[in-house]
Amino acid sequence: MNALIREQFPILHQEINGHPLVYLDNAATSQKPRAVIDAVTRYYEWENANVHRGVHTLGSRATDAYEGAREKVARFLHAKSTEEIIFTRGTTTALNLVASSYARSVCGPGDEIVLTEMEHHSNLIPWQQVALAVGATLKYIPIQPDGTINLDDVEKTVTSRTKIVAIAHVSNVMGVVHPVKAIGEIAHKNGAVIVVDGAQSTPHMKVDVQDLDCDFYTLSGHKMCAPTGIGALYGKKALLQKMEPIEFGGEMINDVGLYESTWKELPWKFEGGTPIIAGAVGLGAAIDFLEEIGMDEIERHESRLAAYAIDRLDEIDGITLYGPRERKVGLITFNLGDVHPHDVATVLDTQGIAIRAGHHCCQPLMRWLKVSSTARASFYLYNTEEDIDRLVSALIQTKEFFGDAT
Ligand code: 7TS
Repeated sequence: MNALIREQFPILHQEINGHPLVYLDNAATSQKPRAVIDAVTRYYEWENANVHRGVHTLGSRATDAYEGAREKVARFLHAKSTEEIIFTRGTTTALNLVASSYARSVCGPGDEIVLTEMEHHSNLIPWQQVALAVGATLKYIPIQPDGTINLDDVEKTVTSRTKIVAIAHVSNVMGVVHPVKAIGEIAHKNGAVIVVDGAQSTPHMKVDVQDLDCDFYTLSGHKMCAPTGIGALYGKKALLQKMEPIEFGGEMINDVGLYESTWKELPWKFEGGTPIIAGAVGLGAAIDFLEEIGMDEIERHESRLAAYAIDRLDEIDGITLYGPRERKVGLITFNLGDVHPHDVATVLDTQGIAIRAGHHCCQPLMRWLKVSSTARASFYLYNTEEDIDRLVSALIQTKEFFGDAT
């Protein structure tokens, strides 16, 4: 599928430092296809106006484009209705909305919020802030050496005091796909809700929020071919209805008095201020693009690439790979002997290869892995086996360059 797909990403066809670009930092952000770039341009050239207010033609076009994008997100996640889709800036904002609104209203002293130590900071700090504010307790499901978690451990960690279980569907470091449906069943049995961080799952696999029976689910558009600055929160209608907005102002009100006001119905009560209209249009176009290729096909492509990459990386002496051997998502975190990951990434960049190095916004996980940082190569639908071959030979050269350090 690749040559045709790669054609559609203008940014991939350039040289970086004298070499054809190999972009392997997709877990940080994905590149954008022509269809998305054109949709945003067309929106600004033909439809731009503020939404939900203008009686003029451009106002209706912009509103239709924005609300049309919401329908696409609802369909993409298989939500029951568009009322369950709140546009946000991304996963971070979506999780903060659930923490600040839902969690603060249901958690009191002694109540529990259950997480894992491998959460991205955006699925950790908001819950810490709630726990500190209301006197709730944070508990962590133990992690197995390969980054998976056991359902038995989930059973032991979640209790009748647990109000929220918050977990990433796919870890941005270990590449593990967690069994969120089964974890949700355990949460529900104990009267808790499950909040799923979908930042690393939605770009790479089919997600069905009704089948998963999750209470909240998030996505970040920029990781799935859409522009930066747009994402979404899915929430079950009954929960969202009970929640209070956390941002107040224009757009989200029904009636405003001098001393009190009332809110619009779902989903708009959570979207105070002029929304991210062009971003939503771009997200809608990205969803069309991904669905045309097929999420199952994308997942198959990436799991093939991941298997190939693990086999090839294994050839390198002294490399440590983190996470399970078998994986569905093309995301591989590693260390090259004692060479600092930043040095690895810097040398690779001189050869036109973009990977990420650092703590990946997972400092507790780095401590658990007993490393200060790691390197990470993450793939997407436009990556090829040749990209992985380039990565492997550059890593071998890096190792030779640093000699004794490995
Ligand atoms: N959750 C996970 C699992 C993530 O990987 C990220 C971003 C976020 C939440 C936050 O998403 P945002 O769109 O709101 O920023 N992860 C990464 C990464 O791994 N490298 O750069 C960003």
